[in-house]
Amino acid sequence: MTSLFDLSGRTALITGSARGIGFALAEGLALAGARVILNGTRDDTVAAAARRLADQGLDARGRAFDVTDEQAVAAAFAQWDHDGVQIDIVINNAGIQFRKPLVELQLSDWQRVIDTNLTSAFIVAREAARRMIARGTGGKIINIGSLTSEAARATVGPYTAAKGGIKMLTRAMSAEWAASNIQANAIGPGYILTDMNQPLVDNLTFDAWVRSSNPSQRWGKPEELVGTAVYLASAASSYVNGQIIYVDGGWLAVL
Ligand code: GCO
Repeated sequence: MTSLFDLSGRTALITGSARGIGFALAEGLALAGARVILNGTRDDTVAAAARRLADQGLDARGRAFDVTDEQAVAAAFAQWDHDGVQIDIVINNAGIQFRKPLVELQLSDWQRVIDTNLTSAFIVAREAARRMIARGTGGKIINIGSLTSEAARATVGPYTAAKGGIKMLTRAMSAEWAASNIQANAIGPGYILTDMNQPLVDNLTFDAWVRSSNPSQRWGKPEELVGTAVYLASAASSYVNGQIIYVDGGWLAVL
């Protein structure tokens, strides 16, 4: 049974994994046997995160690049080609939040959030899928959505639009890549305790709302996303495609 979820011999790229959900997923996939490549925009933080995993005896390395920069992403994949590194699993996790009412929002801020949270998933997955298709090996694409893939909340308009886009981009990937044995799925995390959400945790009203609106009555922890990620990265999900699995403590169930 465990072999269904075994990731030995597989290489996974996890974007935005110097901390938060991305780091937890990188650690989880590495514990399931994968070689993991961590990513973020800064060399020092990515290297430090990779070292934290390597110090646990896990197979981890880092590579910093900006996932919104088409050239930088292509260069990273070209380097892996050159080094004989094949990416079997991609987790498109990199993301940012920017809170402002739509009527006050500048176009440049809208664009930055859409680029980082949605367009990056296209750019990175495109490079990976081109190679998976050419190799004929298949592969796994896991896009990180959000509760806002499903439900809107005031002041996070561009994030909501991007995460809604992630749900449909995941289906578009399935439509085109399933025949090449690529499974593209998404995870929709609920309210998770991360640095990105710290302002919400510190806001007593918001914190109380998260607890009272969720049947689990608590925030989630990044590690609680690992099981779903390992499942979607493994042979256990070989006929699962185009889905978004919400890991939200039941929040959407009672919406
Ligand atoms: C917000 C948060 C979001 C959510 C998350 C829910 O402002 O609503 O910043 O990031 O925590 O995406 O799935």
